[in-house]
Amino acid sequence: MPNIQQSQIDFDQAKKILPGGVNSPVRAFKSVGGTPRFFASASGAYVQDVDGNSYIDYVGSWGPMILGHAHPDVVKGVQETAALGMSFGAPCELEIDLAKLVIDMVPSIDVIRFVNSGSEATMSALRLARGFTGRDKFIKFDGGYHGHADGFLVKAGSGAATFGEPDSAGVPADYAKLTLTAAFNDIEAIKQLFAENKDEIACIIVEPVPGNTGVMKLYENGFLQQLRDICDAEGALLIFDEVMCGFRVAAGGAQERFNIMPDLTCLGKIIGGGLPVGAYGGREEIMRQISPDGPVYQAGTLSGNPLAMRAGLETLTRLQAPGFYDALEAKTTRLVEGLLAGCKAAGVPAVANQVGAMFTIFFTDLDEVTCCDDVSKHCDLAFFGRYFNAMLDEGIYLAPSQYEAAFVSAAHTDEDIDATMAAAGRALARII
Ligand code: KE4
Repeated sequence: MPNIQQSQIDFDQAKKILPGGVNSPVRAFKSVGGTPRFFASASGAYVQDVDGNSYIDYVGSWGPMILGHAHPDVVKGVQETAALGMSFGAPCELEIDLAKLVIDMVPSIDVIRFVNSGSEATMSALRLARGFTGRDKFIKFDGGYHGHADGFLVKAGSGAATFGEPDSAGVPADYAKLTLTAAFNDIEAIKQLFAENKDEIACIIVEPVPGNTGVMKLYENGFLQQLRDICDAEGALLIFDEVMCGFRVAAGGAQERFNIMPDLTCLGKIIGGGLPVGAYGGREEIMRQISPDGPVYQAGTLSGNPLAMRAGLETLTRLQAPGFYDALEAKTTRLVEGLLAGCKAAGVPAVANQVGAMFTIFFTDLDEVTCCDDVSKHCDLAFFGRYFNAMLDEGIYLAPSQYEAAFVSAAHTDEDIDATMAAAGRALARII
């Protein structure tokens, strides 16, 4: 067992002054147990905790660190920019530069607005869809996570009720009723929702590659195209929440990979290269409804912050290198196949969902995992917790929840992948 004494001291101190000792709930390890590691530094594929332990990192700050941690060009760019002023609260040319690059990379975006998080991006896109269509209701999916704005913290209504119920204290029940929910891949349920709420649904918001129920593969049976078609037929907007899969599964995100164009796209994580950036964008006629061009208000003190813009520019520019995504996906595939082979050799039933350089391993007897219920009802979540902690003790940092994704970066070497597979073999041997 590695020494984690300082992390434990830090966690005890943090819990006194921060809710759960963290600034985002999943970091508290509640679903896997154990003590969260407090990190002191990171470089490339590795993170180091305050006790000096080093880990091969497959969280990558929940996706942003696709180049690896502390990439020298990104760090240099941020240092140079900081020396010229941390924030202006006024337009700067870096905003134009990053906007042009994102518009060039993401096929459906003509006009874009930068914000400071993925939650701000999705919250703003929802308000825009409502303003553009004049409709109040919208559809999301069970297990779809779009940040913490009230309308998204809603679960499926109980019984016959099709409207949503709050999934968090503090979300007004009357507001939650405007959120309609359905299961992934259930196009008949979507058709029924539109029939029951004729001309009242502003949009469907979906993660085209869900990563918050573990990774799911919606495109394989044409579900995303069905959503595109029904939105066109019903006069609703299709919003792709690409906060996680954007710039992750292809340079142009899921919409480029699957060639399905949404009306609005939400972005985050990688777009800021590790600094706080979110964005939403889409067709010009829709985006011109955003203040000060139009009547839909949205604002932010640090939106377009020069340091964040520079970090995003230095990151996204390097994603355009020839073969970048092919190499990243091949490395990820080798890892996933190796981890599954290790489970098979150990007699542990497991399957994996992988899209590009994001994946999730599920411990289950199912042949495949296709929806939230498959995870919550048919996966061994307790075993995942033991596997997570055994891998942590072997120096491998996975996401501390079965409902999350793992991410491979350009900095992970073949040796790192080999070391991870070997560590997984030792971890399984300890817990079966
Ligand atoms: P942020 O507000 O956390 O930047 O983005 C919210 C968000 C929106 N849409 C999708 C598809 C997302 O995955 C997220 C945030 N993802 C989580 C990980 N599941 C961030 C980690 C956390 O909450 O601490």
